[in-house]
Amino acid sequence: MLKIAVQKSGRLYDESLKLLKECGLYVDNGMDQLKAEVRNFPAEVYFLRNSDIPQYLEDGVVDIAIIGENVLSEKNANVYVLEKLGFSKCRLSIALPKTEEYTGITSLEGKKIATSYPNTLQKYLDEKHVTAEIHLISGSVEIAPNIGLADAICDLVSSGSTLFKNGLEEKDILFRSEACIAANPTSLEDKKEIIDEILFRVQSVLKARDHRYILFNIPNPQIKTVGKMLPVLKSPTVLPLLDEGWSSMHSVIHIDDFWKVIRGLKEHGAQGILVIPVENMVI
Ligand code: PRT
Repeated sequence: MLKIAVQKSGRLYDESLKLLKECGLYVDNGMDQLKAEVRNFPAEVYFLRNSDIPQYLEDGVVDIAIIGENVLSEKNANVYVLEKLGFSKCRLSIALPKTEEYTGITSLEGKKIATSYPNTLQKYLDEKHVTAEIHLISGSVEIAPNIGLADAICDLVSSGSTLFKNGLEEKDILFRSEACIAANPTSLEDKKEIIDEILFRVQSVLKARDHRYILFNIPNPQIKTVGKMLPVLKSPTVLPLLDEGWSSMHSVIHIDDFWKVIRGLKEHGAQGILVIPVENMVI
C-alpha cells in the first residue's frame, strides 16, 4: 500500500484530488475523513494539515505527498521533490508600506519583520548578512505593519491583492514555490515500483495538459509546407479525404505554439480546424 498525503482542506485540496483522478486513482473520500482507500490502485490517501505534512513525510508515516515547496523549505524536510506540479504557484516575498523606502534587504537592518516563515527568512537574512528581528505570526501577517507590530512582512503572495488592500508593496522575492510531489527517501527505495508508476502517470497528465490535438483539412499541394510548420512529436498523420485534392492532417502541438501554428495553417488554406484537449500523453 502506498500512503499518499494531501491537504485536508485549503488551497491545495481541489487540484490535488483532480490530479489523482486524472492519474486514474479514484479516492472514496467522505466528509471529514482522515484516510480513504483508492478504489482501483494499491494506495491510501491521508488528508492532513498542510503544515503537518512535511513531518509525516519525513517520519515515513506517509510515503509521498502533494505539498507546496514553500512548506518543505520552511520545515527543512529531509524528503525528495519528485515533480513540480504547476499549480498553487506563489512567492515568498518581503513587503513594506508603500510609503517606506526600500533599496534592498539591507534596508531592514535592525528592523522588525513579521512572518509565518521564520526559518526561510532567517536563512535569507543570514545569506545577506542582515540582522533583523523576526516576529512569528501564524495568520493575517499583512496587518502587522498597520498595527505597529512590525516594519515589514515576509509572506506568500500570489495575486498581490492582499498586499494592495493593506497598503503594502512587494519589494523582494525570497523564494518561488508551487505544489510538488515529494517522497520519503526510504519509501523511494522500498516502494520504488509503485512510486515510479504514480510518477509516470503524473508526468503523462502534466504533459497532456500542455498539449492540444489538432486536425484540419488541407489542399494536397500545401501538405509539405504545413507539415514543416507543425512542431510534432514525430510526423503528422495525413489521411486522404473523399474530396479529391484534399487531405486531413492530425498532429499534437504545445499550447505555447498554439496561436502561431493556427495562424500559419489558416494562411496556407487549412479549413475546419478542430482543437481537442489531450487526456494523457505517453511518449
Ligand atoms: O491549515 P493548513 O496547515 O492545512 O494550511 P495553510 O493555512 O498553510 O494552507 P493554505 O490552504 O492557505 O495554503 C496552502 C498552500 O497553498 C501554501 O502552503 C502555498 O504552497 C500555496 N499558496 C499559493 C498560498 C498562496 N498561494 C497564497 N496566496 N498560500 C497562502 N496564500 C495566502 C498568503 O499567505 C496571503 O495571506 O494568500 C494571501 C495572499 O494572496 P494574494 O492572492 O492576495 O497575493
